[in-house]
Amino acid sequence: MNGKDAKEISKFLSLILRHAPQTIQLQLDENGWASVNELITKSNQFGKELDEEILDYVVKNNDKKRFVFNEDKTKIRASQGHSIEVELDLKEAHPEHFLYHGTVAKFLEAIQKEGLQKMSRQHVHLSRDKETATKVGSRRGKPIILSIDAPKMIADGYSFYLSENGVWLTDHVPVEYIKF
Ligand code: HQG
Repeated sequence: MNGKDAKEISKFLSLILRHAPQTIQLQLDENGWASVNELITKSNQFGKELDEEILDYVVKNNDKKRFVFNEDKTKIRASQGHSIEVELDLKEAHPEHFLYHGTVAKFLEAIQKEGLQKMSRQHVHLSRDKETATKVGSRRGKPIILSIDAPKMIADGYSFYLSENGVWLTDHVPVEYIKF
């Protein structure tokens, strides 16, 4: 499998496991897990070529480790990024340094008014370093990096979660914690 095919499968899996499992009539459980067999069968019926080997490859080699298997590899889910409601049992964690958020100029005015909102996802996504935030922002155009005073937020009682693949998540970042 080449990188281009793996990326295409990763995009398809993001759609199915984070946003719209109904596209292939798949049901996720309340924790976001899909049965591997069912995912394969229904993807193939939908016209998307998928088998265990391909899934294995994508789970192992995905640049951001977006997907994980359960222990006996009968189930698979996305580690973060959902728009549908799922209970991920995220671990609460305390960032000890600033976190970063990559965005673009057209959102700045709204962010200056209301802080960072989750928009269509379940959480606001924050990056541990500026390089990662730059990549996130670049998806939408010329990136602008906001610095988030996470230690101050912790001191003020806000909660943070660290997803299995190392993305920092929180519910809302009020504007007073953002350095523009
Ligand atoms: C912006 C990708 C107006 C926010 C990435 C962002 C990440 C506001 C957009 C992950 C706003 C939401 C998440 C406000 C925030 N008013 N705009 N108050 N607050 N925004 O895609 O952080 O490849 O939901 O700046 O790499 O861009 O999918 O969030 O531009 O890790 O695994 O609203 O998705 O990962 O966009 O990206 P998103 P995001 P994957």
